[in-house]
Amino acid sequence: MTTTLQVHPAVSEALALGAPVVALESTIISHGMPYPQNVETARAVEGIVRAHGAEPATIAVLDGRCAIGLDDTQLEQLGQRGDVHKATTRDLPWLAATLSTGATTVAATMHLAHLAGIRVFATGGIGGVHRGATTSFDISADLTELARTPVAVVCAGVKSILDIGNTLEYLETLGVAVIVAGADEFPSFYSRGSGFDAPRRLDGSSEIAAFLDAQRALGISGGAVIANPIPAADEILRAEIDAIIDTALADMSACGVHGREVTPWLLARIVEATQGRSLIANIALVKNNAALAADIAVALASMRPS
Ligand code: PSU
Ligand code: MN
Repeated sequence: MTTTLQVHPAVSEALALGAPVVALESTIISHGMPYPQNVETARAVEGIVRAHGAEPATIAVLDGRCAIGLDDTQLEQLGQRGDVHKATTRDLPWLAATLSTGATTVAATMHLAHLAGIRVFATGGIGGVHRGATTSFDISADLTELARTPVAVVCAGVKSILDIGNTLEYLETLGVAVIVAGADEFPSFYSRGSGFDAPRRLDGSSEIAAFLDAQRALGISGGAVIANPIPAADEILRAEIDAIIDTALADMSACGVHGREVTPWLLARIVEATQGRSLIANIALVKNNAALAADIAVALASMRPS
């Protein structure tokens, strides 16, 4: 094999011991937030995972090598360089073959996390079914990966730049478990609610770990969405953010943005339109997700192997 995983020593030691590890994605660093907040957040998130007793493994492809766990210089470069490719699972072999550098989306991060033996992953938001998907066919490959790869993705739900109802329907069709942590309503990233009921609710990391253990014991092959509502103090209310998102979506169609550019373009536009408030909320929810993911990884590691 020409491409092997390059596992950071601290991560490989934790994995060998069966100690808790949490995967973190890198598209959120390179394409999801501006510099320098992206790198600051990535470092802070790694610190939170450690403070909760797990080893962080930020995943990216560096000069064609799939890195599981980055050092500080690598993190900085990923955040600063303008030439980093946004990579979903299908792009991984292309990056490897061309010795290119890519930041991994939720899908690609799940794939590499699973290859490395990591079961829990924290991020901000997952991709989903875009509004207008009936004509654009724009459905994130994150959902396809969730259907086939047994990694639990802790996120703050689905942003209303997407069609939340159809994303939930599609996840049901694919057989992907959707759990809301500690609430009865599915969250919509910047806001605690979305108007959609939680498909299932679980309270606390032990219950969630028990669920993941049962999922594995029952031979269910896909992943799970663990939706963790943004803390109340950091939320932007739906009425406010939805109006901003509607304007951003209208601007986007006027600009002819499509394909992999859509999500980063909308995120940047929303940061602009909220004068940075959406970025503050985004950072807060990522940190909140990192803490829950670490707690789940710790709880899973303490259970006997099924
Ligand atoms: N949502 C965010 N921030 C992000 C992304 C989504 O709030 O950075 C990124 C994630 O990496 C996700 C990807 O996997 O966008 C989805 O892109 P697409 O819709 O092109 O599949
Ligand atoms: Mn898309």
